[in-house]
Amino acid sequence: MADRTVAANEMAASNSPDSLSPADRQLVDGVLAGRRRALAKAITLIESVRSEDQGRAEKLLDALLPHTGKSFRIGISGAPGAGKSTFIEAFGMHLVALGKKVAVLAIDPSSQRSKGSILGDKTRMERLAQSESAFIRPSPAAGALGGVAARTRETILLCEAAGYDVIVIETVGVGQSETAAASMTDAFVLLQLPNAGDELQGIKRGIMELADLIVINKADIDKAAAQRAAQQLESALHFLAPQNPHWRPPVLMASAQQGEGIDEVWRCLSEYRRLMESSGEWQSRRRRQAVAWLWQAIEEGLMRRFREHPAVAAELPSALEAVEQGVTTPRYAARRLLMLINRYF
Ligand SMILES: Nc1nc2c(ncn2[C@@H]2O[C@H](COP(=O)(O)OP(=O)(O)OP(=O)(O)O)[C@@H](O)[C@H]2O)c(=O)[nH]1
Ligand SMILES: [Mg+2]
Repeated sequence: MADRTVAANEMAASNSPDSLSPADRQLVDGVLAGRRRALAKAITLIESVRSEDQGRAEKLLDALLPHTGKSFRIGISGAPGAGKSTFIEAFGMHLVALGKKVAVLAIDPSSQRSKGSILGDKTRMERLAQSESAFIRPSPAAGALGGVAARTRETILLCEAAGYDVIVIETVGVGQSETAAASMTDAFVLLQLPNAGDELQGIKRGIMELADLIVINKADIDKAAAQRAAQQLESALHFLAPQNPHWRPPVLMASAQQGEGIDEVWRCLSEYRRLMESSGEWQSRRRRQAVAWLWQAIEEGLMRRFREHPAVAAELPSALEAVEQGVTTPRYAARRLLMLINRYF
């Protein structure tokens, strides 16, 4: 155990903030002072794909690391049009009124969503965008989910260092981006519509299992339908294996547009946090997330090195061809390709 601590400290020291350039030192100070321009600049640096920026980004994050971890990280997901942005605007304004600083980030790896729709989001969160206590950052440029998720995780850390108390991650409820959002947040909130219908709006079981709270939004349209949907979801949740021994995900109703039910959502999430912290589950979820993040970063690094390896690049096309034609097995082709990197790694 002692050896492990020594090794961990050595690893920490090898990325000492002492080696920051004066300009980056200033950037660190700006972030710590909560200056939004400095925060935006720091995020741009960690999002950079230029190889010369990687070392700078790592040092910056390392210098800020002791100042991270204190926020409440909340994921908000739901089908397109469920009202996520409208909800986040109302929720965010509620928190600002309580004296909190709120950051809003997005995970959206789809290339369809251009800069235009991100601007659209900002206008949907118009009041929040203008608030001194809020910071809204659009999703990093479209790319592989893994890369986008990694940048979002790091952006969470930067926002925490800048003093944001609540960090909201918006993600569109299609595909794997929800799993990514849940893997970096303390609470995962699923927004649903009142017209749940019999098939529960096709919510996949896996997504339901991620939810720590379900909110039926747009309850103003049809209150009775919203109540029916809430009951249906509650009984559906009942049949799921409990994911958390300390918490049963509740179903609440709200109208983001009318600002109704928003305070209940916050009260519920605050109670959730209290229970998670006192049971130790809060800390252990974060530890599990950090370890999973490490493995993901290793896998991505290995894949990149594999693909970029000259010997692999030379052999890959013929290996793919052979596998496609069925003249060799994937297992054999994979072993041969992996042998190439063993030799030259
Ligand atoms: N009646 C009613 N309309 C709402 C409510 N919340 C959102 N809307 C409307 O629903 C539409 C979609 O809302 P958004 O907030 O953009 O939904 P979103 O989930 O962020 O959508 P995407 O980002 O495109 O996935 C807008 O026209 C909103 O005005 C609500 O509580 N009640
Ligand atoms: Mg939106």
